[in-house]
Parts: sequence; structure tokens; C-alpha cells
Amino acid sequence: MKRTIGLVALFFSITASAQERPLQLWFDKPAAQWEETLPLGNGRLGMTPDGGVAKEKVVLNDITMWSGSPQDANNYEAYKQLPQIRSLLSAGKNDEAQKLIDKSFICLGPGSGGPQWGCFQMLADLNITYNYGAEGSHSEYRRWLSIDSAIATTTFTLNGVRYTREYFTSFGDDVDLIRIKASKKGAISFAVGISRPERGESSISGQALQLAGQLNNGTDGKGMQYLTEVRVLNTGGKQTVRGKELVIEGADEALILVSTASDFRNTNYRSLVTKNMNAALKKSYAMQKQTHVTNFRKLFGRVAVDLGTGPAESLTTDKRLAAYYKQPEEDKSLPVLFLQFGRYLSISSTRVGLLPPNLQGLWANQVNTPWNGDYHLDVNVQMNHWPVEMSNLSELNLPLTELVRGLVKPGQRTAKAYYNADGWVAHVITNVWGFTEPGESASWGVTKSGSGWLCNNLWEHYVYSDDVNYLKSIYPILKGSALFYKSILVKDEKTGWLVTSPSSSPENSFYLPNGNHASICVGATIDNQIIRELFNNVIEAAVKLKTDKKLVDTLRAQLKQLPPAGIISSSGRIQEWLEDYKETDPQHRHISHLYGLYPANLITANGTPDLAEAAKKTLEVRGDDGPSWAIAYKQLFWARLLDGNRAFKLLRELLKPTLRTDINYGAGGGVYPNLFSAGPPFQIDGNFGAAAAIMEMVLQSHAGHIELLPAIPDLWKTEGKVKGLKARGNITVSFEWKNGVVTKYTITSPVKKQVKLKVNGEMKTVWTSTGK
Ligand code: FUC
Repeated sequence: MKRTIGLVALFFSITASAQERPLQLWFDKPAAQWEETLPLGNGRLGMTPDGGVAKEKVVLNDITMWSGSPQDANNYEAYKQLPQIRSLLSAGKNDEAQKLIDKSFICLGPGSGGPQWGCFQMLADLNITYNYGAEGSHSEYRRWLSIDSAIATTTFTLNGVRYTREYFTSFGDDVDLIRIKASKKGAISFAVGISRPERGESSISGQALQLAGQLNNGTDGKGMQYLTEVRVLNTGGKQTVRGKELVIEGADEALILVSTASDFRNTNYRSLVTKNMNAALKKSYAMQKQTHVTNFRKLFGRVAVDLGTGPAESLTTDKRLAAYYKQPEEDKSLPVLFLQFGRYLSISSTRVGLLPPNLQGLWANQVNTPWNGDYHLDVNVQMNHWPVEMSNLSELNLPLTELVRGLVKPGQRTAKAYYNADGWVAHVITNVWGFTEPGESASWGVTKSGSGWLCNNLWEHYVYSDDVNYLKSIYPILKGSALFYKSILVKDEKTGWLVTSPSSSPENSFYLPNGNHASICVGATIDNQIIRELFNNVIEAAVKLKTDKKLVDTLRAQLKQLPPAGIISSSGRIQEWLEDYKETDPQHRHISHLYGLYPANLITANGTPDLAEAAKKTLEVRGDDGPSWAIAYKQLFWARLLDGNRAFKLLRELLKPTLRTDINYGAGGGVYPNLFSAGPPFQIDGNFGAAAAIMEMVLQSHAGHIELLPAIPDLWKTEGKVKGLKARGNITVSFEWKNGVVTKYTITSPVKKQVKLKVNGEMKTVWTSTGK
């Protein structure tokens, strides 16, 4: 394999003139492992081609590919144990309370460890075997993903012929497309097959290759059904069938089309497969591509960011990552690429009317996806949505709203079963089947801030969009969540505060005076913060919607009795628990007790300086490492603490290259060559968390005013431009700066309004323009 420098230069001069900075991931060789492949997605379908020369594997995804089924795992006797659990906790016997919870206060059955829970799975592998006639080695290899057009390309020369493949998951006809071209007529020959490690039968039906199957529902084995159809259109040459493969010989050009659907909320899925395929077959490739790019850009094109350039930006993406930690000044556009890649992943992994991005967005290359590829409610799914509002992709929050709406009914049953309480609750994990019960172990499973935390995401969509109709539609959800917490709060004997009991601080544990470990406690700080925030939001909503006067009074009264937003410990940190326990793992990945700092605004740098100082100490002790999502969260915290250089340090930590895929709970996060964030394994929350954090470094609006460049690192000061970011209140913000000084800004909103704006250290009151 050889590399042609001339071609590299040509490639970059073309792309650089087409857009200010090349928004591309690129490589000079095929992917050797899945985490090097280029992810494509249209919110329902996903595709990750490896760009192999002789053999190519393209992993296919469909966001609805879920095994499992709805279940009722509530222990309806559990609430009877509450008095006992609570009195053990009051007596300081947390370890005994935890044992009792394990016995009678968790879900029935195996929970997330059982087949009924289900798993988000890969759809299939598309296996393409190319035939070049004669043996030969390829040269001038290149593959790239243009994230501003959502198209991947592989190109190389072999036996004097230039081959070019283009791939996209169409935002037009909702099919996957791979177009293969060659510089010489008749040079394209290949065979394409489709397979799945289990539960997938391939067959030939007329000119189509099909894969069909049924996933395990965990009861009678008859779960979700799906159908995938592959067709090839060839220009020139001939097409035949060999076994269960479509074979193309001597074509000038070929187009592979994949149409797929499952019966998830759609009994007519087979006709959807045919409908999408037929629509795509009728359109020219050029037309399909144009519709795809136009539709994609309607979302992607809303934001542009420029932080400058640097010589390392011409390196392949893996080499850029390798160079970045040591010399970030050589590659000022990498953070912009990472931010825009985060936006690209949002657009690619969810769509209005379908599912929110799961732990891996919608990409999985196995049947047994780590952690079932489900939804974790103690930071992960929430983080997946943190960038969408600011990055002007507000509608991509709606699939989460619908998932949460679906949790209300089952959550009411769970609230009754475990707490004999009003309202609804979801604990720490859920799936597409509406699971709300505690998880299967007391050590992490009874965290009950999941539902309250989800309400923060819903609330933020309202605050950013200013959409009162949306507020009306979510009010019953927020109210139901508040009713739950309102009815379970109990008075802590020592402090007199109203607290949750039992409780836990997500996945963390502490030492008891007797030396034992426990996770179960009374009034974990995150619960106190979430309840405080939720009650405030419900009050604000009820007042706005002129409803529930009595509830407002009750919540106001309870608010006065909640613990404060943060308690400062003897070591000067924010206390994670109501008691100043010593944590078993001081560098634990979860930093739940800083929830009040982000995503909430209970702790702010200028509004609550003492708590902000304590938050800094908390972060110092937690350290800067962890799985990627934890690093991204710390980057966000430091941005909110207005320390741009420290936030930037975290970004550098996050952008450290890795190829590790083993499950990690401690230090060792980073990113893969394809910029997917690594727990490890691949977990998309780090991508989204860091995208949100990069934006929080240049713009904030949580503290009652809009602030430009609140936490900008020295390296980004030279000059920069931001266009189209969103601030709370449906406000669009664009600005430019030089040497850390804002030189130009525009603030627009659909309706003219007055806002407080902090720019270049000065607080002003300004009118927005309507941007017409
Ligand atoms: C939470 C985290 C883990 C991992 C998992 C998917 O439980 O504590 O680190 O991210 O979700």
C-alpha cells in the first residue's frame, strides 16, 4: 500500500474551499476494528462500513432492534418493608437496611440481567466480497466521513482503476445506500450477502436478498420481528444469484440499497420495507443524494463554530488524536470537529416520533450490546440530550419526552408497590418496554432520582424553546414526579429536614462507623437537589398555567424544609450524603452530588460562591480521569465554575486515543479513532457530554443572564466565531472575538424581548432583534 502526498493535498484543497474548515473524519486505511469504522445514521437506520478493499463488512443498525418485552417486576409487598428499612436507617444500621432491601425491596426476577429485559442489538452484517479480476495491491487509499453532508466515501486505486464507494443512510427515502463507481467501464464485480449471528434467516426472493427473523421476548421466544431487504441496481454487466448472494459481474456502476423495518409499534412493517425500497428504486442516485443532504443540512446547518486552524488538522483522524494531547495548539479545529461530530451524532441517532439515543446511540455491532444498550437514568441518557438545546437541535429532545411519558403509567404502579405513594417513579435503569422498578441489586438499584432527573431534561426543552404548549403537555409528567417525591419525604430525626429514605447516591458507597460498606442511606445529596429543582419547576409551571394552587402551596411549604442545595463537609467539599461519610472510592466516576451545578443551576459560580468553592474541592479529589462520560461531566462542571483552562484540560483528557473495548469503571476513558467516546467500551454519552461542555465554555445562560465567553481557555482566545447557538428563552446567539474580547454579537428571538447579557465583563440589558 502506498500513500500519495499529491492526492492528500488535492483532497484538502477541494474540501477546504468548500467549507471553512474540513468537517471530516478521514483515514488512509480500512478499519481494523469496529471502533475505526465511520458511523452513518438517519435517526432510525445506522450503518458502519469498514472500507475493506477485497472484503467489506458493513454493520447495519435499526434503533428499534430490541429483544425483551414489557413485564411487571414490581414486588407489590415491598412497601410493607418501608417502616423497617427506615427504622434501621434511623438507627445507623445502613448495612442491615441494605440486606433487607436486597431481600424484599428490589425488582422481582433478574431485572436487567434477564432475557425479558431485552437488549438493543445489531441488525445484521452486510458482507461484500469484491472481485478485481487479477491479484493486485491497492494504493492511494482514503476513506472519510463528511459530517456536514452525512456521507462516507472509500476510494483507492487497484490495477490502474480508481474505485469509489459512497455510503449514506438516507434522510430521503429512509434506506441505506452504497454506490460503487470505477474509473473504467466494466470493472465492478462483487457478491453481496447478509447475515446475523442469531435469529436471522437469509433468502432470495426474486431479485431481492432478504433477512428475516424474530428476537427473543424472554417469555415464549416470540419477540420483535423484522425484515431486511437488499437490492442491487447495476449499470452494465450482469446480475445473478449464487446461493444466498447477489452477484454482480462487469458492471460500470452499482447501487446497493437496504430497506429494513421491525414490528416495533408497527404491525405493517413488511409493507414499510417494500414502500421505502420502491420509492428509492424509482429515484436517481443523484436525486436521492440531494434530498438526503438537503434534509440533513436543515438541522446540521444551523450552527457554525470556528476556533482557528493548525497544521495538524491535515493528519488522518487517528494521528490527529495521537498528536492532540501533546500539542493542542497545532490543531485548533479538533474541538470544533468534536462538537460538530456530537451534533452529527444527535441528528443521526434519533428522530422525532421514534426512540431517543441509547447507550450507543443507534450503533451496535453485536447481539449482546454492553449494558444491553439500554437507558441508564443516573446520568447517561440525560447526558445524551445535554447538547441538543444549545446546539440548535431542540426537536431532538422530543423522543426522550415520549419515552418518559411512557414511563408514567408503569411508574405509578411502581410508586404504589414500593412506597404506597402518589405519582410515578422510575429508578435507575429503563428499556424500550417501560421498566420503572428498582434494579436487581440494592447497591445501585434503588436510586430513585431517575424520574426526577428526566424531568430536568423535559424542563430544559421548555426553557429553551419557550413553548407553552409543550409545557402544558409535560406538566402532568412533572407534576406526577413531584407528587411522588412529595409523598415519600420523611423527616430526618437529626436535622429535621425532609428527606428520601431509603436512598442512594448513584452507584457509590461509603464506610459505616463499624467498618462495613453501604450504599443505602437517607437523603443523598442528589435527591435533595433534584427534588428542590423539580418542586421549583412545578411551582413555576403551575403558576404559568394558572393551575394547582393548593399543590403549589404544599410544595412551597415542603421546599422550606428540604436540606440546602449543598452541605459543605468537614473537608470543604460538597457532601455526597446527608452524613459526612467517608467514601469507599474517593475517585468514583459518578459525581452526582454536583447535580446542582450541572445540569441544574442551584450552585453557580457567582450566585453561591461558597458552594462553588466546595464544588471545586470536590472535583479536585475526584480527579480528572474516569470513563469518558465522567470526564465530559467534569469538563461541564469546570465550565460552569468559569475555569476555561481546567475545562479544556478535561477535553484533552477525553480526546486521548484508545482502542480498548473491555468494560471499565475506573480511569481510562478516551476516544476511538472514529471519535466515538470510550467508557470503554463505546458509549455515546461522552460524545454528547463533551459537545455540551464545549458550548458551555463559549456561552452560558443558566444564571439569569446570557454570558459570552464565560469559560474560554487561553488557547481559544486568539480569535473565534460562533453562529447559531441557543440560549434559554428561544434566543439565538452569534458572536465573534479577538484576543478574548468579543468584537461583534447578534442576539435574536422570534419575539423581541429584553435580556441581561454579560459581555467582556460588563452586564447589560439589551433588546433582542427578531432576526428578520
Ligand atoms: C452507569 C455508569 C457506568 C456505565 C453504565 C452504562 O451505570 O456507572 O460507568 O456508564 O452506566
